[in-house]
This record gives sequence, structure tokens and C-alpha cells, in this order.
Amino acid sequence: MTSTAATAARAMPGIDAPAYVNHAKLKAWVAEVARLTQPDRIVWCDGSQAEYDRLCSEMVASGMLIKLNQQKRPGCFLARSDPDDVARMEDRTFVCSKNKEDAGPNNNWVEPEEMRATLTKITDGCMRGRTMYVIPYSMGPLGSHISHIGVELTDSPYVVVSMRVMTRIGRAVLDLLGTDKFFVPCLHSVGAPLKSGEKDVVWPSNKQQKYIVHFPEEKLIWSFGSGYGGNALLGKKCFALRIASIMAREQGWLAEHMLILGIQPPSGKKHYIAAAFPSACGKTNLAMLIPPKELQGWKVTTIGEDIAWIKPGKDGRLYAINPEAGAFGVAPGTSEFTNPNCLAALTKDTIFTNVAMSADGDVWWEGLTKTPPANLTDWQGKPWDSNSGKPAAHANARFTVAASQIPCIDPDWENPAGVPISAFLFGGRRTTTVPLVAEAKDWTHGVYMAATMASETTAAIIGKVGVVRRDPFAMLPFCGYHFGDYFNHWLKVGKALTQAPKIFAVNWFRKDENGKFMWPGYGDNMRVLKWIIERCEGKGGAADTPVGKMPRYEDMELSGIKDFSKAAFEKLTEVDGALWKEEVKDHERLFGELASRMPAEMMEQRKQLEKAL
Ligand code: SAT
Ligand code: MN
Repeated sequence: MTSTAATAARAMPGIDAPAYVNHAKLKAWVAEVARLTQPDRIVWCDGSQAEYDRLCSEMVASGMLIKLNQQKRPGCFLARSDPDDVARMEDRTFVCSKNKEDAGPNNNWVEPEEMRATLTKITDGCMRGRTMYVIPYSMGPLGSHISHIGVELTDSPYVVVSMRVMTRIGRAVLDLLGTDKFFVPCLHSVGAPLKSGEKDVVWPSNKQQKYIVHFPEEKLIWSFGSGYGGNALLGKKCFALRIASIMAREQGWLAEHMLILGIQPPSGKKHYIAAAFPSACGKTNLAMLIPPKELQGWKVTTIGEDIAWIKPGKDGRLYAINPEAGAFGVAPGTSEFTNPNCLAALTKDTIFTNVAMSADGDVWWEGLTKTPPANLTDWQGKPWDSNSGKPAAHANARFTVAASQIPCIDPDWENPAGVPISAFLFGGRRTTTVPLVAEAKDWTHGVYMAATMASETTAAIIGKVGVVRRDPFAMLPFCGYHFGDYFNHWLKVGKALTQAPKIFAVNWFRKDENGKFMWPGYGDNMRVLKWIIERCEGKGGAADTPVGKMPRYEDMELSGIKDFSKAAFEKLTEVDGALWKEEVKDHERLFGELASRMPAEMMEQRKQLEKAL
């Protein structure tokens, strides 16, 4: 460090941590980052409502947030991102383990020292003209034995207010950290320093360089150049999935891309299930489902809608918490029909990003209503032409809302002990081949089902939409280490359980020869959940098939579904031998890529499936 830089750092408001910060390592790290990034000032976030309100007002003044109609949407704001900064960027996401093989073929890898040098260079002075915020946050209820703490340093006030909704931030977290407890350091910059007197843009980001980097050995996260979603709210995918999956393997638990929901049958005991689906495949809708009238009396409650941290309990069961405190969900497609609970949550105190705005300052997105209101402003702030063929809201437009606002939130959603899991579901978006639901024969078979799941890509990631790709456990973009080791970890965890959850593969997205969805989905998915719960209780009937145990027509409650005959059910659950032989070839291809660390049991499962077909 040059002596001028040292003087500048000393003069920086906020460089001296508040008196209540007693964690030497944290203070040293904040000072070190400040010297490198050279912000104008440092703000230690206390997590208060006053702080949130102040930041929102500042962003309204700068144009980063637009205040929505306060009669219709009290406390709601709209952010419009840069058109180049609208989703997670998988090709700019890296896991820099010391040993390349540890990251596996499922991650981009760069030698850690080389990556550190690259990041240090571009981060030098990157916060000039901006404020650096220090956000201490807890993933999971404060003090739960399943929770963990992170500290994000960011130069984006949008990130601060979003983190306050999505996690638990502020002084209480620092108190927990004490003088020397472990935290995951997360450094984020939009990568857009301001020259003195330069006017800021509405959504600063770096068009040339974007990096979302994880250092597994140090448990360090370093993100540069993007201010959007999972690239910038580092508690979410970066910590709660990529780094946490590594910690989970080291410590004997699971960090998964799963929703958690509670199901209360009309009589009898309540169950919790955890379900993995890739991004933008309806996790939020499933987590807040309202049963159809034929299944009145069944009640669904939400624990989480994106991520689950799961730990074995002393009783040989698995217990799960939602590490998040809010939802960052996909807006398009959310409606009174698809997810009324979610819509109800969005009536106040919500931050919308990249949705369309109506003339009276309310929000709109494709699917919210059948006909769009007149005179919409599109997600980029331009008058929307309904004949343009372009959507008014971005396909990956999002809402950020506190979980406590979800009407069907489970009374135990913040229980530090977690909730016991009865079943795991794994599902992708598959137009063909994969039946509505199949139960694994045992844990190992279930791990095989999850390891070989695939899905069509969605707008949640930059790249081609609608391409089928293998997405093991819906963790392809999120597993922080070699998938072969990850499958092994799942096998190991399962073997140690005395009351292991049952495992099911589901597919809501199969289409007929006319391209029409064969299953109504949404609330009617409750019919599948009912069968699953019955199976967990040793009740419901099933038939053996080469791909698992499947319900017969008479095993499910199917009355009341429009145009849904026994023949339609049979088509939906058909296992086509020819298609499945192709499917298994692709399993083999995946396993080939992971061969160096693939558990032998998975290879054996594949052989058995091939034989059964
Ligand atoms: O990664 S994000 O948080 O932007 C959303 C997702 O992909 O699920
Ligand atoms: Mn997700």
C-alpha cells in the first residue's frame, strides 16, 4: 500500500468500526477491503427499519428505485436493471479450489492464486465514489445449530435492502459472532467506480467484466460486475448453496436447492417434504399450493421456497431449516390462478425488479391478468407496444418479499430445531419420457433418480432457453464441488439414517403430441403429494415399474380434473422403453464425465435399470 492510500483509508468515514464490533478478524478484513476498493465511506448496517427506509429514499432520489402507487402497493418499489444484467451468469461463475479435480467438471475452475490476482487487479479502487456497506447476516434463525453467519461487503444499496428481506441482518448477528466466531466473507462490487463529480447511472454494473467466484478452502466469496439476484445477494446461491454444500460435506449435513412444505392431512399427523427443482420450475408455486376442492381438508404450509439446510438428528431422521428469510421469486406466471398465496404476499413492502409498470404506478407481468392493462411501461422504462411481440416484463423479472408476508407460512418456519423431513421430491421440466411420479425402491435408487434428473433450461440463467440438460439434484449451477463426491456424500448421509425420508421423482411438465401439458399442475399437484404422503405412511397402493413404484389410476384422487380420463392418466405415466433406453444412454454419458469420482453404486444402479428396461 502506498502512503497516500494509507492516508486516504485512515480518513475514510466509517473505517473505524463501531464500538460494538469486537471481532478482530472482521475488523481487519473490512479495513483491508476498504484499502483495496477505496470507497468514499463505510456504513456498518444495523438492520433497522430506519436504515432500510433511508436507503430506499436515497435510491428513489438516485433513480435506482421507483416508488410504486402507495395506495395500491404500500411500501413497494420497482428497480429496473441494466438490460445486460438480468439473471445469473453460469459461465462467469467459478469454484477455485486448490485442486482442479475437487471442483469437478460441473464447475468452471481457475487456479486460485491466478483468480485472486485477477480479482485484486479489477477490484483495486472499484468502489471509488461509492459507499461500502458492511452487512452481517445469518442464514437461518439466529442461533439455530443449523444456521451459519456471513458478512457481505457491497457497494450496492439495492443489495443491502434486498439482503435485509432475504436474510437476517444487523447488530444481533454481530453479537452472535462475538470476538472470534466463524463467518463466510463475501465481497461484492458492481464494479463501476465513479470519477469525482461523475453522475451515476440508474443501475451500475460492469459491462466488460463479471466474476462470481468461490474459494472453497477459505470459504471466501468474491463477486464483481453484476448487481442482480444470485450474482449479488451473496447469501443466496453463493453461500447457502455453493459454499454451504462444501461445508455440509465437511460437517455431515446437506445444503440443497429445495423448497420445504408442510402437509397436514384431514386426520392424522403432519408431514414435511423437501423438493428440488431447477430455477424457475415452480418451486414457489408448489411451496404455497392451495389444494383443489376434491382434497379439501388437506392443508399446505410453507417453510421455504428455494433452499433447504438439512441435518441428521439424534433420532435418525433429517431436520430441515429454510436458511433464507424471504423469497426472490419469478414474477411472470404468478397469478390469482397459479399462486394466490404468493400474490397476497406481494401487496405490500415488496421490491420488484424488471416487471412492467401500469399507468397508475402498479405492477404488471405476463400471466398476471389475461389482458394487459392499457399504457404499460415495459421493464426497461419504455412505453410498451402490445403488438411488438416482446414481453412487457422481463421473463426473469423478480419480486423480493419477506417470508413472514406469505399467508400460508408454517408456524414452525423459524423453529431453530428445523422440521423433520418425510420425503424428498426431485423434478425437472421434461416434455417427454419422465412420468408424473415414481417412488424410489430405496435410498440408493433415489440418489440415482436425483443424480440423473434433467430439465429444460429457463430464463433464470443467461443462455439458451428450453434446452434439456442433466441437472443432478437441481444443483448443477450450485454444487460447490465434484458431483461424484456429492453423490457419495448423499449415499453416506442416507446410510447413517434410521428413519430416512422416502425419495420420489416427479414431472409436472409432460406434453402430448399437440404440445399441450398433460397434467394441470399447480393446486392439482396436491393429488400427487397426497399419494406421496400415503406412501410415507405405508398406505397408498403402487405398481412396480422399471423406473420405480408408480400409482395406478385407482391409487390417486383424480376426480374433478377437467378432461382427464383413465387413458390420459395412463399416457401421463407411461414408461416408453425406447425413450428410456435413450435416457439411460445420457445417464451413462453424464457418469462418464464424472467417472473419476463416481460411486460404484451409481454405476450398478444404471446397469440394473438398463436390464429392467
Ligand atoms: O440465482 S437467482 O437468485 O438469481 C435465482 C435463481 O436462479 O433461482
Ligand atoms: Mn433457486
